[in-house]
Amino acid sequence: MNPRGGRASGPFLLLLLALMQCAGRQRVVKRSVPDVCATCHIHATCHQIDGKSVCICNYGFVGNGRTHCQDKDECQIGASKICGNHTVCHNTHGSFYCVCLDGYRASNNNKTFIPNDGTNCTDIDECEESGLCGHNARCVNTEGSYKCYCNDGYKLENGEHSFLPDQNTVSCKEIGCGSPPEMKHGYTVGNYSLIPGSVVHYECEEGFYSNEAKLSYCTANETWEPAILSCKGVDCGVPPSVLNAHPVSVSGTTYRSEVTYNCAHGYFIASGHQIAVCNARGQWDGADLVCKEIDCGKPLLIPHTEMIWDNSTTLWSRVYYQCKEGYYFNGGKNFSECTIYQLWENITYTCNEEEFFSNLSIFNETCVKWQRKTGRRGVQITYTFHILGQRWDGKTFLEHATFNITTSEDNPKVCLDLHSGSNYVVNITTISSTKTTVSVAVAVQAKVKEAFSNVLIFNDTCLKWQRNWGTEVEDRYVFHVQGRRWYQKEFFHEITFNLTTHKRAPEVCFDLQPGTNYSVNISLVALNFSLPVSMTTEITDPLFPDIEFVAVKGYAPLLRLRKAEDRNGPISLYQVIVLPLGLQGTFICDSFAAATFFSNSTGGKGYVAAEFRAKDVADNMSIALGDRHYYGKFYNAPLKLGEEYCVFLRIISEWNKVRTQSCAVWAQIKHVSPTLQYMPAVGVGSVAAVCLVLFLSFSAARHCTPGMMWATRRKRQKDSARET
Ligand SMILES: *[C@@H]1O[C@H](CO)[C@@H](O)[C@H](O)[C@H]1NC(C)=O
Ligand SMILES: *[C@@H]1O[C@H](CO)[C@@H](O)[C@H](O)[C@H]1NC(C)=O
Ligand SMILES: *[C@@H]1O[C@H](CO)[C@@H](O)[C@H](O)[C@H]1NC(C)=O
Ligand SMILES: *[C@@H]1O[C@H](CO)[C@@H](O)[C@H](O)[C@H]1NC(C)=O
Ligand SMILES: *[C@@H]1O[C@H](CO)[C@@H](O)[C@H](O)[C@H]1NC(C)=O
Ligand SMILES: *[C@@H]1O[C@H](CO)[C@@H](O)[C@H](O)[C@H]1NC(C)=O
Ligand SMILES: *[C@@H]1O[C@H](CO)[C@@H](O)[C@H](O)[C@H]1NC(C)=O
Ligand SMILES: *[C@@H]1O[C@H](CO)[C@@H](O)[C@H](O)[C@H]1NC(C)=O
Ligand SMILES: *[C@@H]1O[C@H](CO)[C@@H](O)[C@H](O)[C@H]1NC(C)=O
Ligand SMILES: *[C@@H]1O[C@H](CO)[C@@H](O)[C@H](O)[C@H]1NC(C)=O
Ligand SMILES: *[C@@H]1O[C@H](CO)[C@@H](O)[C@H](O)[C@H]1NC(C)=O
Ligand SMILES: CC(=O)N[C@H]1CO[C@H](CO)[C@@H](O)[C@@H]1O
Repeated sequence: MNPRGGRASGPFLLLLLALMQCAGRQRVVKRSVPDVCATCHIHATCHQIDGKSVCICNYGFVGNGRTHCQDKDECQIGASKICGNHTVCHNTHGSFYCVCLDGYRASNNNKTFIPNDGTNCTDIDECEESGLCGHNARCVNTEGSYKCYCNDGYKLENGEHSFLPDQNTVSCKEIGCGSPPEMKHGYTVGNYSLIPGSVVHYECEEGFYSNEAKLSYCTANETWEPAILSCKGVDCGVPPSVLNAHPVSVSGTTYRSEVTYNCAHGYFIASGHQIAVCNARGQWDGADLVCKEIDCGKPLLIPHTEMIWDNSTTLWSRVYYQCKEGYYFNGGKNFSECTIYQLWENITYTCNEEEFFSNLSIFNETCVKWQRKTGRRGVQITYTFHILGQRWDGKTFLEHATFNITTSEDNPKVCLDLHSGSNYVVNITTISSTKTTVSVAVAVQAKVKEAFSNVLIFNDTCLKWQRNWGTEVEDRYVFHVQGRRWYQKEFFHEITFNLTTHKRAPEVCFDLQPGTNYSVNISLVALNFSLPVSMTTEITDPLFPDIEFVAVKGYAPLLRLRKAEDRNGPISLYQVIVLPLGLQGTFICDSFAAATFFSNSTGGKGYVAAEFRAKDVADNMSIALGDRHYYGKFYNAPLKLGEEYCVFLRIISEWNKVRTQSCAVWAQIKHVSPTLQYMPAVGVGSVAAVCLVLFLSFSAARHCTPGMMWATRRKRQKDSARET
């Protein structure tokens, strides 16, 4: 199509140009509107139609205006059809032109033409003398004369096309515009020729644009119109704002300028790019930075600490740490901050457990001591003591106590009032959050003194003592009694028995033999504890002497002495006592006054005639009364004539400051004759036996009756009991 021809296309083109300028201006202003115009194909122009932006392919192009604007090939129709007979059709970018075949020329004498003005190719009537016209010209015979015509595309200097052949100096020069104007920041596109009518197409360099038509025509007067073309650099304008970010550097607003964004304080780059670039279409590309607020989340947990925290998790939020109760600070930083890395600062904060107990030990049996190793010295700590005491037999609870002790001592010592013979569990607990408890076993050794206090021997054969525990506690004792006599090697007396009692002061009496050393072993079964007690029984009266009663007249009998048994104690002495018969009723066995024959005070009352130590007595020993010998310190004085006597045998047992004796009537002597004779007392044994029987029946009577015997005992005072 010819842009200048036709009735409809001319005004339409002008309108289009106006619209294009308008749209171009608008594009600068209303950048933010979704830019349809920006999407127009490079060979399309944006038009406002009914208030809408529409892309329409430029003249000479067909397509949808956005993705597709293709050159329309007019020549396709066929050269003869569009250009006429004898032509060649040339398509150009957006247009076409026609050239006449050799031997033809265009009716307008131009080398090229566009056929819609009626130009056609007509046969050239060339003459042979064309050489006359020089180069680029031909000779035409017109009405009989020759005339030279410059070939199509050529003309004379003066602009004429024809000349006479003789004008030698005249020659045809090529017709055309010079090189097309340069477009600032633009470049030519496609082929173009310099002949008038040709058009040069331009494009702007990247980053430049032009709202004008980007073409220049070679006009008939061989100038390019328009002669000055330029592209303007794009301007992306103020960089777009990015949420929670700000631009930190802007290199400009022109093509390829960059703007660098940083997230605002407290925000971090979640996605996108920090740099946006101004693109060729005047838009900022890549302003897609997404900044999110820093959130460190929950702070780190540090062992044995508690946090002081206002729950904020944003940048530079702080959380403080402090040691839990029962722990003490042992170095480190006591707070952590939320950092730009969205992490809480990793700090070291050390809390050590307070040691309220170390080296707990028992001393002095009932005292405990320990050491405090805590960091908080001088702080008062309350310790609760739980004490549970148990007897060693494990059966009985004695005590259950709880009390508090508050101290700031570093080495506390506590002495406990504990019973002996018991096991205690002492739990010491600190009153703090940690509630540290230590348990210590305290065993209090029972002492004999405490297990059996105030042990008393009474009534010779009885023991009493005091128990340390209340009557609710029953104890079992085992007694093992062993008796021995120094004077009787073969003697052995043993008793074993149990006693179970809950009395506070138990008493026990033993069935003991007299004159014996006893060792009594009392065991307290529960405590496996034994108490040895020595007991000595007093001697009792010796057994009655085994003698034969002798009754004689006129002479002194020969008395036979038998050894007495050490049944009730060791026999020490045997005494032969002579008493005037008339005084026999006054005889007291345990009277030791007037012992000797020579003693003056008791003159007529009798005397000891002989005394034998037990070891000197042989069995069946004969004693001659009145033989004038000394026996021991006693004088066996001769009996007085005519007198009557009663003779006693006294057996004395003496041990341990106790003296006992038994006496028996041994002989009766009547009318002692001048000639003293010794007669064996034979045949009166039976009388003596009768006498013994009588004595046993009537021991209260103390007459020198044949065979009469008695015994008395004089005790040493033993009010003060022996204590073991
Ligand atoms: C072209 O040539 C043909 C015959 O060769 C003729 O019929 C026709 O009229 C011519 N067209 C024009 C426009 O001269
Ligand atoms: C061709 O010739 C016509 C006259 O016939 C003239 O108007 C025109 O400018 C010439 N050139 C072109 C390129 O059409
Ligand atoms: C922190 O949050 C917890 C639970 O959401 C709340 O009980 C506590 O009071 C908060 N502490 C502060 C200091 O706001
Ligand atoms: C942290 O330690 C400092 C001294 O280092 C102290 O002044 C401050 O009270 C401590 N803060 C807390 C919460 O313990
Ligand atoms: C903190 O630091 C310690 C040592 O410096 C390291 O062992 C530990 O893994 C760190 N904790 C975190 C959460 O980074
Ligand atoms: C515990 O006692 C031992 C010996 O008595 C002593 O060597 C040690 O230092 C004590 N420990 C402490 C922590 O005092
Ligand atoms: C044990 O107690 C006695 C007195 O009862 C005292 O003299 C002694 O010093 C104590 N021992 C200790 C280790 O305290
Ligand atoms: C002492 O502590 C132990 C365990 O620690 C417990 O079994 C016992 O019952 C406690 N005894 C007392 C008297 O508190
Ligand atoms: C010991 O102290 C604790 C805490 O103060 C208290 O609850 C308890 O009753 C006290 N115990 C005694 C026996 O005083
Ligand atoms: C011990 O002797 C006293 C008198 O001294 C007497 O009253 C008491 O009954 C005797 N006890 C026994 C157990 O023989
Ligand atoms: C007995 O003899 C003593 C001297 O041995 C003498 O002192 C005393 O007076 C005498 N007594 C009588 C009653 O003759
Ligand atoms: C065949 C034809 O149309 N010839 C025309 C070519 O152009 C000249 C000049 O315009 C006309 O005179 C011819 O009639």
